[in-house]
Amino acid sequence: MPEVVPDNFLGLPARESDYRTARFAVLPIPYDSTTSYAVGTRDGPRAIITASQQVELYDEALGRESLRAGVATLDPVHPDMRGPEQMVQAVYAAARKPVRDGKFVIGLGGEHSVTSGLVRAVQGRYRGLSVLQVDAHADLRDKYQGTPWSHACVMRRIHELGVPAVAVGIRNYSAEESRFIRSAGKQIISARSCRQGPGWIGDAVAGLTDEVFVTIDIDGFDPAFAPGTGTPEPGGLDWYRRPGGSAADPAEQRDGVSGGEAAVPADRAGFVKRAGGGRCPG
Ligand SMILES: [Mn+2]
Repeated sequence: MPEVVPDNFLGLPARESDYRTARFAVLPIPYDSTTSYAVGTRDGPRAIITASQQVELYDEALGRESLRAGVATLDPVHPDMRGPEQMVQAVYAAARKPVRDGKFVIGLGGEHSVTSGLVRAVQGRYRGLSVLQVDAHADLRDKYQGTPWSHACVMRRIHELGVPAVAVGIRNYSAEESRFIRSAGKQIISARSCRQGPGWIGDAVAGLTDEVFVTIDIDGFDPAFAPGTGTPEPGGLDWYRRPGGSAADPAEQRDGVSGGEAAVPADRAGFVKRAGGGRCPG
């Protein structure tokens, strides 16, 4: 009989995926509503979970199997089709319990708009929370395509929660966002400065608190590394230039909480052909 891999994040057996004893809780959020260029984020969590079942469980950088701490996969948050505001609320409601239970919650998106619900839930337990955002876009618009709950506005909503943020890998934003960045003193570390040497790491750490929520928009990476993203922007981070990619890294120095989301390709081939700077925020 071939071995059947359990259908959860990392394909873990019951002993290591039991919610009661797990340190980590993975929350799938298959949602795709306000994406403004190519769609497909709703397929992200499923694709990540399937791919995670293929990886080796030993971490060569840490020298151990972190899964021994337990990784539970939660039920997905069902899309609330009344609109993105209701969906953000549903994400908040779903994340509150594992956060209260002391779990390290890892959100798998799903479009970026859902992140403000996750941050609000985590802020309920960690008052001094800050956010490290890896992204090609600032996502600081007040409103986009008629809604303040668009993915293009998510960091503005997080700003309104009173949570400081450092954004890394940024390379495409609007004049309105540029004015807001200056007037609100937002810390933006461009993809260009990440490529000029490791100095940005100290700047990022200086802007963060002891407890850090990490949000990763896959378009923060160069499209050469993640060609399936819905909003490809040339000139992004690579694997070793991402937070976590070097020993002197903020995410490793902090004992923090984390979430993240990634859009996974609906159409890998198509996106490569269409790669190019645009005004479409992702
Ligand atoms: Mn983006």
